[in-house]
Amino acid sequence: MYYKKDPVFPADFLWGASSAAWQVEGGVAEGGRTPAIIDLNSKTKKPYADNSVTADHYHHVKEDVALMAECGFSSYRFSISWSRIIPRSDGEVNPEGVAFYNSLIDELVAHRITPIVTLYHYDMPVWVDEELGGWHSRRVIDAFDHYVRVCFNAFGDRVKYWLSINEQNMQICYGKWLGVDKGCKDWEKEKWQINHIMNLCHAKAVVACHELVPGGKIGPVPGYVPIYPESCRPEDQIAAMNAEELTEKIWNDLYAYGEYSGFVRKYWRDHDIDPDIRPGDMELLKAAKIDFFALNCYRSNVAKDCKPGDAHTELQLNKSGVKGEFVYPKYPGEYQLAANPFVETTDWDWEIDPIAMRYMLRYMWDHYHLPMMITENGFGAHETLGEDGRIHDQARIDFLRQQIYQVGMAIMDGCDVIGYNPWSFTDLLSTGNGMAKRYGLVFINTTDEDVLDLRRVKKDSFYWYSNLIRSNGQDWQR
Ligand code: BGP
Repeated sequence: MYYKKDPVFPADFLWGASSAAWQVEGGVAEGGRTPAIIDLNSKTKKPYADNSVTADHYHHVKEDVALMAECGFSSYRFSISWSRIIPRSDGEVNPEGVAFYNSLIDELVAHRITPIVTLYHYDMPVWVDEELGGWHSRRVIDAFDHYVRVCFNAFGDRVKYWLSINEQNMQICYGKWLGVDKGCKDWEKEKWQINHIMNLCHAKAVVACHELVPGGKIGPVPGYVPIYPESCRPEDQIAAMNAEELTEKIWNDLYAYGEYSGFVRKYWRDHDIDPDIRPGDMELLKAAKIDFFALNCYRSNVAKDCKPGDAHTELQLNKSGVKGEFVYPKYPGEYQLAANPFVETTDWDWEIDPIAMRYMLRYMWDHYHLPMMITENGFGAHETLGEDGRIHDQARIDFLRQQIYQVGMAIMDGCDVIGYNPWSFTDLLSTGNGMAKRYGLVFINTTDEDVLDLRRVKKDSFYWYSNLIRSNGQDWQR
């Protein structure tokens, strides 16, 4: 649909940005925090820096929140580090960890910025992994339940928007990359067991939030990559549907309806990979009624037919930031991914596709009729301070302008979208590429090789976004 006027955003739309504890905080051995599995995973990503310092938000909370307020934010999405709150297997609450997040939340509230809090963003405490068996074992369910209840009780008087597990679908689809497959002998089978346990953790969090947080709302955070068929060949359309099911719909149906779809049950049966579903599990999943979807969307995919006899190819992410390294996977009998000649790409081969944003919002609204907020979307780039001491990130401004415009178009189409929180506020550690791939509206003066003075420098995109926020999405400065 085309419209005669620019989009109009709701008056109470939540404009902000996003981060995750392990990627922004640093201070990994301070304030009683114990190690998380992602700390160890980030150490394997050399030549990139690990997460021990990153943006050092742990020591810059007041300065960072003041910058958010200067930008005009009405929301900020961040995550809580489980091992700061519960550092050991005795389950004792760490008062210093609680105090740290209290100081952040109080600072946000004092600046009228709505906190949006992720409970789990890849950073399982090492003690959960080593002493309880991590995601492989049902013992994690009670430990997670304890942790989230501590968070709801400690912060629920001020935090009303909660997010359960970040990109569970990506953790299962790309288990190797995110370190979730550690210790698995047969990942293709065991991942569905891990997934079921994650679903139970998510469900417990939803139930506990509604029980403990007056007026609290909670939703999952799928990573969503719209998938287009490569051509109008009917086989390509079915391949695109297969890809949609196997990377996204299986999860979204479960969150929305509290049950496993016929598609996934059949898939498990055909491959003899049924997870261990015990009495009471399905009742718990059904009882977990989410309030909204939080959606992360950066790019789109193209799928095409892949015959059963074709050779299997594993997806390989671009790790260098030099275009052309991404390897499109082939899953014989299901689908294969391919390049899209109609869109540009970033230096990491991520498709730059603003229409994908509108597509996702339309698709999710049509399927689930739940409010939605964008919790990640952004432009990763190589960046160094210019001679004038500034960052002129026009490409990021263009990216954000087009993406946000399409959020507006989806609202014009009738979708219920309540906020936009791009990745990321400050530069922070990229999951794949350390400090070499920057997303921030605010530059952090540090590199993978050396920790520098960690000075905060507002990029041009900071000023552009600030103007857009202050006009509630009217001043596009084209
Ligand atoms: C999302 C994760 C984030 C973030 C982002 C960008 O999937 O939720 O944690 O890292 O991707 O990815 P990358 O940093 O690898 O470019």
